[in-house]
Formats: sequence, structure tokens, C-alpha cells
Amino acid sequence: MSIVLYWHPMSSASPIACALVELGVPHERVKVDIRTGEQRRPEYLALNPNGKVPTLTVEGAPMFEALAIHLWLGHRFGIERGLWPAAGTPEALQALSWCAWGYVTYGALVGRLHVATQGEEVWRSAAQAEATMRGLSELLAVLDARLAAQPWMLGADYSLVDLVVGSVLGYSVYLGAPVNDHPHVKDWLARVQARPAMQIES
Ligand SMILES: N[C@@H](CCC(=O)N[C@@H](CS)C(=O)NCC(=O)O)C(=O)O
Repeated sequence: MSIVLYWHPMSSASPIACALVELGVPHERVKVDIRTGEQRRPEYLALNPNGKVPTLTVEGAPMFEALAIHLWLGHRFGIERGLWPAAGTPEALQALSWCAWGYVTYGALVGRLHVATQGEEVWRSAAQAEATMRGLSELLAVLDARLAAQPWMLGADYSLVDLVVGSVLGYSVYLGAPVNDHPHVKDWLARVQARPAMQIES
């Protein structure tokens, strides 16, 4: 199967690069230099009309949005490699829920924190950042309770869900989210980030 990841270092494409390595999926990586505007070239927009990375092509057919790509990789390769739960199991339902929680629920607040702390001057706001930190803290408490009861997101074993949720949390640490105030999350994130697949240049 021919799989190509269109990618830029230290971007939303980085967790996909790590997931492909974690799953051991043979693929080609094509760098799209988003600093020089390569993402707005017509040939790239034909693959991803949003002009963003990541894009993944499968036998030439494109897909975009990191969450969608993670979920596809989980189903297509994760089940057979023991890194994604089999369809029809309670864990499969939890896998979808927690990946959406990471990218959508937690991710929305991360986006708000990014704008309030690193965005254009007109959008920066200490009050917004503080309110967002409180929201993140509430979500982190929910995750901490789960990880107090089990070592990994789905239970006893590491899965792609750990990589997916851990990627969003890792970026939030960089923005100053209070992850380290939640000891089980802190310990789990360190274990996720220590995986060999997370050490690649991504
Ligand atoms: N929701 C999108 C976000 C993608 C995104 O924002 N990518 C950024 C890099 S982190 C990008 O390509 N930016 C280039 C631009 O906006 O021109 C996803 O998850 O794939």
C-alpha cells in the first residue's frame, strides 16, 4: 500500500509522523515548507483545500485533519498490531471518545490558550489565558482520575490512544497548561513521550 505523509517539522503533522512509526507502517514523507507558503501551491491545495499539514495520501487518495488520520490509522493498522481495540468491544468506544476528547474538547482550549498567549497582539489577553487555564485544569482532573485507576488510556496496555491524547497534552505543556499539577497525567505523559516512536525527528 502506498502511503505518503505531507508534513512539516514541529507541526500538527508531527503526531502523525510518530503514529506511522509506532505502527510500523511503511510510508514516504514529503516536506511541505509552511514557512515559505508551499502549502498554498495549487498541487498541494488539490490534496488539501485547507492548505494545512498534515495530509495523508493512500494509493494517491488524500485525507486531511490529524484526528481523522489518527482514527483511520488506528482502524486500518492498529487492530492487527495490538495498538487499537477490535471493533465491537467496549474499548473501541472509549478509544473514539478519548481521541475526540483530546483533539476537540481539550484541543479547543489549547487553541484558545495559544491565541491568548502567542497570537496576534490584538488577541492576547492575560484574563483569557487565566480562564482557559482553569478550564484545562478541570479537564486534566478528569484525565487524572482515569489514569489513577489504570496505567494507560484504555487500561493495562499502551495504545495509539495514548499517543493521540498525549500529543495534544504535550503541546499544551509547551503553552504552559497546568499538566504537572496532575500527578498521574504527568507520570503517564512522561511514559508516552519516552516511547521510541516519539524520539524521531518530527
Ligand atoms: N485541524 C488541522 C490543523 C492543521 C494546521 O493548523 N496545520 C498548520 C501547522 S500546525 C498549518 O499547516 N499551517 C499552515 C498555514 O496555516 O498556512 C489538523 O488537525 O490537521
